[in-house]
This record gives sequence, structure tokens and C-alpha cells, in this order.
Amino acid sequence: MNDAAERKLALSHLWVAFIAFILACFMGEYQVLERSGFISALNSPTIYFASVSTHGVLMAFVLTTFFIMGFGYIIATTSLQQPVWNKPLAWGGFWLALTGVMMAAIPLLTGKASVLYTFYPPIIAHAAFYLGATLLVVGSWIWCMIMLVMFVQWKQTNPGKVVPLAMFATAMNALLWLWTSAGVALEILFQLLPLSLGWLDTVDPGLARTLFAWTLHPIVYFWLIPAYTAFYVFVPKQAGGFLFSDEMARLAFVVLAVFALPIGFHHLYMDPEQAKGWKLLHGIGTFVVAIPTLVTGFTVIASLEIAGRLRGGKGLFGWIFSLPWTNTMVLAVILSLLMLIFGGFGGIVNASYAMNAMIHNTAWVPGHFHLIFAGTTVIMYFAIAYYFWPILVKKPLFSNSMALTQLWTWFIGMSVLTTPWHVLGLLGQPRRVSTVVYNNLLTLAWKPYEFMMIFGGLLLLGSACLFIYNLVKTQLNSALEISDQQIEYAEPIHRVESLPEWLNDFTLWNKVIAVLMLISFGLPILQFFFMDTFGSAGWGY
Ligand code: HAS
Ligand code: CU
Repeated sequence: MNDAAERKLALSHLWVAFIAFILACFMGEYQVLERSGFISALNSPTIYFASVSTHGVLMAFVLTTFFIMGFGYIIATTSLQQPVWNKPLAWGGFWLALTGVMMAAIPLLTGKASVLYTFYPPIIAHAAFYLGATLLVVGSWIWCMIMLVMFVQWKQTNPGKVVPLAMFATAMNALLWLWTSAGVALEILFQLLPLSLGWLDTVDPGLARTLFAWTLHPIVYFWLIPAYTAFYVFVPKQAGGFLFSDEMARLAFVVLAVFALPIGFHHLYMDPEQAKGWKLLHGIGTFVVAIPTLVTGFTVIASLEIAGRLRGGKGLFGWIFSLPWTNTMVLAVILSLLMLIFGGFGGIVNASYAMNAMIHNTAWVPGHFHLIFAGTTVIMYFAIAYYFWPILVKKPLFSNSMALTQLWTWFIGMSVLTTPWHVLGLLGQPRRVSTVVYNNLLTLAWKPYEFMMIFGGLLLLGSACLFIYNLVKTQLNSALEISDQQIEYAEPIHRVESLPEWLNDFTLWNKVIAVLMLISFGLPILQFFFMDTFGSAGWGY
């Protein structure tokens, strides 16, 4: 990246993401302390719910959206070798999204939007929260448009050529996000915002939850795709080898996008508003969307094996030890995959209709998503940042060993935090409680696990501080600038000379998504308009 303006654009996005992240980490540690009940001076459900709502919004919406936008600008310019299309518009998207975040922050921090990151009605927040969320989404739509325009422009100037894998995945993610965010946009526009402004007296929470489910599943793949992109396009090269299969990677991204969208009802298995047939249909789709993750695991491990053997590793497992474990990208992918084993296993339990009854709305669920999002996914955000920072600020990384310590402590901290969380869920602890004020044998059995979670949280907080410290020190380093470092993309072991259009373009897939969405959400949403359902008045704010 030689253009200073483009580096500034990417850095600004990434800094907003990481500032949101570090603030949210402090809140996370406060929350485990508060919930444990060990420090009775804290004991304020009001502060707890304001904090947990802000933590969730910062992590799930601000860290992710800004990170993905910054990541996208870097991928698009470096893989396509063309400048960002319409930079003023890109900055417009940035400022719009940031204004949205600031706007939502006021009600969040003053306890007027303690509605958690899923903001299910009938609890209702101050209108500024919904307006802020809307601006954040609209800002991200601008990014989507820029990604898709750059994708199309490149294809027009390079007819018949294969779109670089990194850009294929990023543009796919932009398309996925446009579809994904439509559900929550409809919910906010037609239900939550009018209700919070007093223009409506009641809303149908069943419809709201259905619209939110439209967004809630694919959004997790929107967060995940940059991590998988790094798995495929950076890891093999950093490990000293080749990508096992470029085509397999594309297929994984296609299946992720196409099947992530029509399957939100596994979040509603225990809800009454949808019939069981629809839930079963979405349940089957949920298992289908686990397949690209299995394919990804296979391809990435195969790529690592190629690298390990090229580096002299022998035997069935010897190649693992000859991998460059001191390379941040390689260490991160290993730790990420390890967390994916149990995080993914938890996901399969959740997705199994009958077993969902056992864990739904228990502490198991935050255990699942902290492990697979904050673990598997975010550890790759760190590795990407460590890789990009020297290129963006043109200075060497302040400390590689500190980065390695940070990745290990994040992994250990996340394991120490989420293992007890899963157990607590199985012991029947509900999710989303601020504290337990009564003592009986059941709740007393929760105590040791909550105690462990405080340590997990502390390790994570320390790790997060190391991460930010390393980036700041890198940027403020007065050492000589390095000017020649460029982003290096992995080569596939078999060069791809040409591809069928369906692996090089989205037109077909966009149509397939439209049909699948119509099938899986058409009637389930329409029913609310021809059945008499009860409305519910908003409460809270
Ligand atoms: Fe999930 C709830 C099902 C993946 C995030 N999920 C959530 C929520 C979030 C979330 C945020 O079906 C909470 C929403 C809320 O607040 O209510 N999830 C799944 C399934 C998958 C899955 C089936 N989730 C994710 C990812 C997330 C995420 C990814 C974020 C990034 N999830 C559910 C369900 C619920 C749910 C239900 C609702 C629960 C309820 O009742 O409320 C799958 O995509 C997972 C597939 C993964 C695998 C793992 C394969 C393992 C591999 C590793 C191999 C590594 C090796 C080690 C061998 C099947 C590939 C190699 C080692 C070396 C040294 C080289
Ligand atoms: Cu889901």
C-alpha cells in the first residue's frame, strides 16, 4: 500500500474498531465481577445491564463493522492493485457510521438503552439508540457498495481473468451483509423506531424476533469471513507453503454466504411464533452451513501440512512441530482452529432441535459465542492487525514476542472464561442475569465456576491491553520508516488459470439467495399480516 491517503482510511477504521474493543474488554471484566457476587459493593443491576448492553454493541457491531470495512479497503486495493473507488464516499461512510456509534453511545451509557445487543422488544430503548444503529448500518452499506463497484470494475478491465481469492471473499461478504442487514433494518424502521418515538402503541414481538433472526445468523458469518479470508490468503504463505486449493476456498465462501442467510430460526426453536416445520427446515440448513467450516478446517490444515513438510517436518504429526510457531499469523491460526473444535461442537449442540431445549437461554450460549467469536474469530483479527500494522504505518512491529504472549494469553484466557460458562449453562444458570441474590444448593454450585471466570476475564483484559500497547508503540516508534514491505498473498499449489463464472461472480448466487430467502422467510413473515396476533406495548425506557 503506497498511497498514504488509503493507509489513513484503513487505519482510521481499524482504530475505531480497536478502541471500541478495549473499552468493551474493561466492561467485560466488570461484568464477571458483578455477576459473581463476590464484591457486594458493586451490586447494581442498572449499571450491569447498561454495561452489558454497551459491551455487546461495541464488540458485536462496532469492532466487527469497522474492522471489516478497514480490512476490505486494504484487501481491495492490494489484491486488485487499484485505488479505492470514490474515496470521499468511503470517508462519508466512515463518518456516518461513527456518528451513529456516538449517537447510540449516549443512551447506552446513561442506561436508556439497556436492551442488550439483540434489543428484543418489548423492552425498548431511547430512539437515539435505534437511529445510531441505523446510521452505523447505512455507513456500512456505503462500504458494501464500494467493494462491489471495485469488484465489477476489475472484472470489466480484466475480462475472463480470475478474481483474486481475497477480493472474491471480501466482495462476497459485502453482498452477504447487504442481505443480512435488511432484516434488522426492517425491524428498526417499521417497529422499534416508531414504537420508541411513540408513533405506534404496540408491536408484534414475534414479527420482531423473526426479522431479527433473519439478521442474527448470517451476521456471525459476516464477522467470520475476514478470519477465514486470512486463513486462506495469508496463513499458507506465512507458514512457508501453498494454499491447498483455491477452488475449494471459493466454494466454501459461496456455500457460507448462500446458506447462512435462509436459516435464522435455530435462534427461535423455543419460541412460539413459528411452526415446527419451518424450524426443521432452518435446522437442516444450519447443518449445511457447518459444511464450509469443515471444508475450511480441512483446506487450512492441509495447507499447514504442506508448509510443515516443506520445512522438513516428517511423519504423521512431525510437520506440526516444524511450523513457524513464532510467526503471529501461524500461531493465531493454530489457536483459532483449536478453539473452533469446541466452539463448533457447541454450535452443533445448539443447532440440534432437541438439545437446544437443554441449553437455550442458559449460560451455555454466551459460552458458545465467546469461544467461537471472541476466540476463533477475534484472535485472527489480532493476527491480521499485527500483519497489517507495519505496512500501514511503515514501521516495524514494536515487539513480536509481546504479540506471541498476547495471542497465547488470549487463548488461555478465553478457555478459562468459556469452559466454566458452558458448565454453568449445563448446571442451569440462565443467561442475562446480573446477579443471583438467593443461596440454595443449585446456585451455590455455580460459585466456583464464576470465580474461575473472573480469572479468565483478567487474563483477557491483560492480553487486550498488550495488544493495544503493541500497536500504539509500533505507530509512535521514531525508528526509520520501512518502505518496501507489501502484503503477500499465498499462491495455490495448483495455479488457477480459469474458472467457471459461478466461482468467479455473484450474479447467479444472488438469485439463488433471493429464492431461498423467499422460501424460508416468505410465509413465516407474511403470516403476521393475515393472522390476528397480539401486540405488545414497549417497556423499559
Ligand atoms: Fe453460533 C448462537 C449454531 C457458529 C455466534 N452463535 C450464537 C450466538 C452467537 C453465535 C453470537 O443452532 C448468540 C446469539 C444470541 O445472542 O442469542 N453457531 C451455530 C452453528 C455454528 C455456529 C451450527 N456461531 C457460530 C460462529 C459465530 C457464532 C462462527 C460467530 C463468529 N449458534 C448456533 C445456534 C445458536 C447460536 C443454534 C442459538 C442458541 C440458542 O438457543 O440461543 C457452525 O457454523 C459451527 C461449525 C463448526 C464446526 C467446527 C469444526 C472444527 C474445525 C476445527 C478443526 C481443527 C483441528 C485442530 C482438528 C462444526 C474445522 C488442528 C490443529 C492444529 C495444531 C493444526
Ligand atoms: Cu445462528
